Amino acid sequence: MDFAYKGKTIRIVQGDITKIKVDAIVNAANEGLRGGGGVDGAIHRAGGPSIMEETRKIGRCPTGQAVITGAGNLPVKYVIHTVGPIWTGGGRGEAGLLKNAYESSLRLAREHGVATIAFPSISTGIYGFPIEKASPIAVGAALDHLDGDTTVREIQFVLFSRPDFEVYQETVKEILGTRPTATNTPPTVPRNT
Ligand code: AR6
Repeated sequence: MDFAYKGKTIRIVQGDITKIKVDAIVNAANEGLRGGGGVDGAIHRAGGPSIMEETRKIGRCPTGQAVITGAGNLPVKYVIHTVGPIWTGGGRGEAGLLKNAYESSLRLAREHGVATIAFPSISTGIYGFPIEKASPIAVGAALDHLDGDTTVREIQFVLFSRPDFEVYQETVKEILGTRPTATNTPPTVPRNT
């Protein structure tokens, strides 16, 4: 489902991110950039060994930050690897770290002239971040990025499961309802002077 925002697009998709044709996909990695299960495993399997060769050279990526590599056999130019926080109840800055992960990924995308980018739901699998708390952070960071000066024209969220897809769809509807956009900017109220 597509949502227009300031002449740009937020797209919510149910599917496998390794099949999505965009300029860059984002990987939910770990700090050691060693590969793993979940979407990380799927990206390395589909992309082939060149991605791991590059991440090995990079070394590590602290939680909340992001690094970029080529994409091997994937139908995209770049893989942006970001590390979301491990959920431990919410009292250890998890929300801020998750926001940082989205922001760092989008900054890297802009630095590489990326126009279309697809995210999985960072941290909400093996890392246990509740999706109802994570999705407003993800969508909020995406809209904030599109508010600024950026090369990015389209941000996709690719959700593996139907329930996750529905959560994101509802989140986008709710958040867009609270934000003025280029097409529905509230009229300026003339002041009585
Ligand atoms: N396409 C889109 N989404 C997917 C795919 C896919 N092919 N496969 C899984 N998901 P997770 P995390 C969804 O666990 O919580 C790894 O071992 C999945 O259903 O991949 O950030 C890393 O190396 C879930 O909604 O990432 C780290 O150690 C979402 O992707 C750790 O897991 C994220 O789940 C990171 O955990």
